[in-house]
Amino acid sequence: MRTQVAIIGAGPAGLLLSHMLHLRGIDSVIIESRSREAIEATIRAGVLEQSTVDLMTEIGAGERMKREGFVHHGFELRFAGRSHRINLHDLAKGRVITVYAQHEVLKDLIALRLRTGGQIHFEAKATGLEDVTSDQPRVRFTTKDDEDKELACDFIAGCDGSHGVSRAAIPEGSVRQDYFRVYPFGWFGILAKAPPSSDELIYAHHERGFALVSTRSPDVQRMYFQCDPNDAVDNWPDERIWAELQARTAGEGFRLKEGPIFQKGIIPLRSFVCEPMQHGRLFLAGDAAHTVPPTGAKGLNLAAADVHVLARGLSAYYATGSTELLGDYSRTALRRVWRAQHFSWWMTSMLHRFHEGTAFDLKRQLAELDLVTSSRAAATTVAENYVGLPLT
Ligand code: RFL
Ligand code: PHB
Repeated sequence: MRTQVAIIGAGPAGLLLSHMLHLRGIDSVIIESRSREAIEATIRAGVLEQSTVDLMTEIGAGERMKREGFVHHGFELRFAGRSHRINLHDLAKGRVITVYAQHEVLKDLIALRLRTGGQIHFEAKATGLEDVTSDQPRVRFTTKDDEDKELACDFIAGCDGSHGVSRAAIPEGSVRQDYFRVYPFGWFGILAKAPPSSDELIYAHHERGFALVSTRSPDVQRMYFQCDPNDAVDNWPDERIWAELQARTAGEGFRLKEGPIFQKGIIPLRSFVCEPMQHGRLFLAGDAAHTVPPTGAKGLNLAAADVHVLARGLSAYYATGSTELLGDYSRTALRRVWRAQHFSWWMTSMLHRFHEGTAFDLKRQLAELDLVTSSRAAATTVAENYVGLPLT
């Protein structure tokens, strides 16, 4: 089996890359360990930056997103029950965000890829990358019938998320450096059948801990609250979840609209970057190379930004033979990655309850709120980072 670009992973990074390459006449094959059904049912991100929306639209994957996504012109910071609005549209010169679930993005991309002749091998697990520093790299994988196969290619795109196999093909220490931060808290996320409680997202700071009110549709709401990352979902019956969310978002007469909770999960919060994002003919993109805590809503958007840079490099190579843009991939992508890391860390540190040094942290967090609410320059910085930098 042979293709031009072997892509490991059918997440946002792998699927977007495959389609962008297709539009430039470059062949790719995607190896994905999970089933299509599992991918399309996994609940994750919800916020698309302006440039992700523009990219989806440009490649012909934006039709349903335009119809069913929700455009938000601002979001709310809520401290001690008082609401402070960040007017994204105004501060970020017309740039806004769209709330549209990641699994809906994936459904649209998979359908588009298959409709246009794309090759996606579901339930096929990459087990090893070979000869990545030669000009004939290969991906070993196991099919769903347990057959061992090899995919020969010109380039490998490692889009296999934070638990994939690609990153390990960059020798740790001599070439690869990993940068980590683990937070002492996680997020408890729910989906509830209920009407929206707010027109915009609410990021709530509270002495009991952070809470986030988001949405999915007129009758499904997405909410999160800060928890112990080692807590168990079973410790949280619906009544306890609603009591916690109500307490953390209360104030100025606000009350969440409750309903049956049909999905619960706990995620740890981490910051992670691997440098460089390229080794020989292997290019990492998305969560395979970096993770951000979800507070800044950047993960999926960074995956899209990475593959935008990578697709341009690959198309320059196939059009002219030049490796100049490809050689710059890691440097170009990492610049945005570290900006997003900083913003996600900052949002996290402003909004969460810290176990140690709570009194100091609380004063510091109030000073940050004061800055953002009294300085237009500071609010503009928040808005520009939240809606995302234009693609480079
Ligand atoms: P993905 O989506 O993890 O896809 C990787 C794919 O690779 C497959 N895979 C393999 N395939 C073959 N062989 C192997 N050996 C393989 N190993 C793995 C996996 O099955 C999978 O299908 O990575 P990608 O494409 O880089 O996309 C990254 C995003 O999924 C991620 O950053 C976001 O979900 C993060 N995130 C958010 N990002 C945002 O931009 N906005 C948000 O609002 C937002 N909210 C969130 C989030 C992530 C969350 N969780 C659950 C971590 C909210 C949450 C709760
Ligand atoms: C979501 O709707 O899932 C969501 C929204 C904003 C975030 C993270 C997740 O910062």
